[in-house]
Parts: sequence; structure tokens; C-alpha cells
Amino acid sequence: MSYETIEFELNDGLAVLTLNRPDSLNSFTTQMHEEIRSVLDIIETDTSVRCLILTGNGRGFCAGQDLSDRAVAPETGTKRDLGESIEKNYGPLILRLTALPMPVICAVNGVAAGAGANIALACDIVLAAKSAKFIQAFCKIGLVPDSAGTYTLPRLIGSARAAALSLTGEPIMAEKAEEWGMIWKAVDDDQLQNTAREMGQHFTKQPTKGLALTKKALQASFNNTLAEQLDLERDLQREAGYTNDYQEGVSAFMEKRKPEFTGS
Ligand code: T3D
Repeated sequence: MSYETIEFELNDGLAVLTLNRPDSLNSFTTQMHEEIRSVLDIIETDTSVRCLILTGNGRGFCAGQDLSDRAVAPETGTKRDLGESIEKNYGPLILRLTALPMPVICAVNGVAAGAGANIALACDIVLAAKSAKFIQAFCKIGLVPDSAGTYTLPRLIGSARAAALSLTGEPIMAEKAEEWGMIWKAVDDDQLQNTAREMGQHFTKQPTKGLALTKKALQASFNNTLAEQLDLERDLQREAGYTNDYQEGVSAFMEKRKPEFTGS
């Protein structure tokens, strides 16, 4: 399948989705949302996919909504229902990305602003080029952080920092974001894509089902009581214990050899 606003490759279990509108810093158009939806359809159903990398082409990762996209941009004298755009596009995108049954790595290659920042932060592991910055740009145009920014940010960096970033729109550089625990690692610009791909290839050989269940447990923890979380861990461990990869992991350990996980 060919795409105009994104690139998609799938090799040996590693899927790479690259935002590809570099002239406008990979900002989102309606077409880009549609193309990403069709890629997610593939990733969700193709059981050979064991890791997804999300990144961007050019000097930016993503500048959020394309403010000139006629499908949503206000014209003189008209006002738009942006709730519709969130309901149709950004909300479902975040829900689908976070529910993927494999690790999702975001390689933030440059500025990540507005929805672009929050889509990156919704991924499981965020690597960023040292020159990259994250901007809650919404306040600069009278909007509210979306794409789960108001959910993700306080959980990652606490209320004080989440409030200041959201209310001022001040950029935060990758190294500071790492220091604050907002992302996993800031890496040298020329190392970003290699680092992400090495990590992605590593994940294609790991016990994918166990990792998917681990994601589920971590995601549920913020809304569960301790007792509920312990029950969930029991249920998920039960499921993990029935996987082929658990058997393989233990056999390999006992036989002092490298495990060959199939993701099943
Ligand atoms: O509408 C809905 O559906 C509701 C949902 C909203 C979700 C959102 O994401 S709202 C937030 C939208 N995003 C922004 O407000 C960010 C706007 N962009 C910027 O503030 C700056 O571009 C950056 C801080 C991200 C980067 O600044 P800088 O100086 O590095 O680059 P630049 O020169 O501003 O941008 C480079 C080009 O990209 C430029 O085009 P040109 O002049 O070279 O032809 C610029 O217009 C274009 N561009 C950047 N961001 C957007 C964009 N074009 C359309 N939409 C953008 N968001």
C-alpha cells in the first residue's frame, strides 16, 4: 500500500511508522490521520509485528494539528467543533497506540509540539534526539492540551511541572525531559535512529505476549487500589504462565542456553 503523508515498513517483526510531511514539521492533516488508521489496522491484526517504532522525517517529529488544514481550521467568520476532531482522530489514536500488544518506541527526532508532544509521550518508551524539544503549544492558540496530555503529563512529571508546561507553553529540551522522567533517554542526534532500531530489533526477539501483559498491568496501576492491582497481577501472570514463551524461557534458563522466543 502506498501513503502520501507517512511511510510504513515492516521487516522481521519490526514495524516503523514515519510521519512524512517534513515541510510543515509533520503536522497532522485529516489524510495523515486516515493513513495512520490504516497502518494501525495492519499492526493490530498482523501477529508477526512484535515492536512498533514511531518517528518523523526532517527536522521535526510532529507539530501537532496542521493549523492550515481546511477540514478543521477556522475560516474568517466561522467556528469549528474541535471536539469532533478530537473524538474522531486524536482520542482514538491514543487509545489504539496505548493498547497495542507490543512495545511502542517513539524516536523523537526534533521538535514535538501540541498533539505531537503528547502522542510521543503516550508511547511506551520515548527516545529523543538531544536537540529535540517538547512543547505544550496549545495555550499559545487558546486550546487545551489534548491527546492525553492532561492525563500523561501529571503522571510522568507531577502536577507542578505539568501545570507550568501546559500553562506557559515553555519548551522543555530532551535532556531536561530525561532528567524529569518525562522520557526514557536523550541520545546524540546522529545516534537516535540506530538506537531506536537496535532497541526495536531486540524487542522482536522477546516474549511479546508477556510484554503486552506487562503494559496492561502498568497502565491499570494508576486507577487501581493495591488489592485490585494484586488481583490483576495474578490474572495476568496466569495468562503469561500459559504462553509458549514462558516455557521456552524456563527451559532455556535450565539448559543454560539463549531462549528463542516466538512471541506466542
Ligand atoms: O484542530 C484540532 O483538530 C484540534 C486539535 C489540536 C491538536 C493540536 O496539536 S493544537 C496545537 C497545534 N500546534 C501548534 O500550535 C504548533 C505550531 N507550530 C509552532 O509553534 C512552531 O512551528 C514550532 C514551535 C513547532 C517550531 O518552530 P520553528 O521556528 O522551529 O519552525 P517554524 O518556522 O514555525 O515551522 C516550520 C514550517 O512548518 C513553517 O512553514 P513555512 O513557513 O516554512 O512554510 C510552519 O508554518 C510550518 N508549521 C509548523 N507547525 C505547523 C505548521 N504548519 C501547520 N500547522 C502546524 N501546526
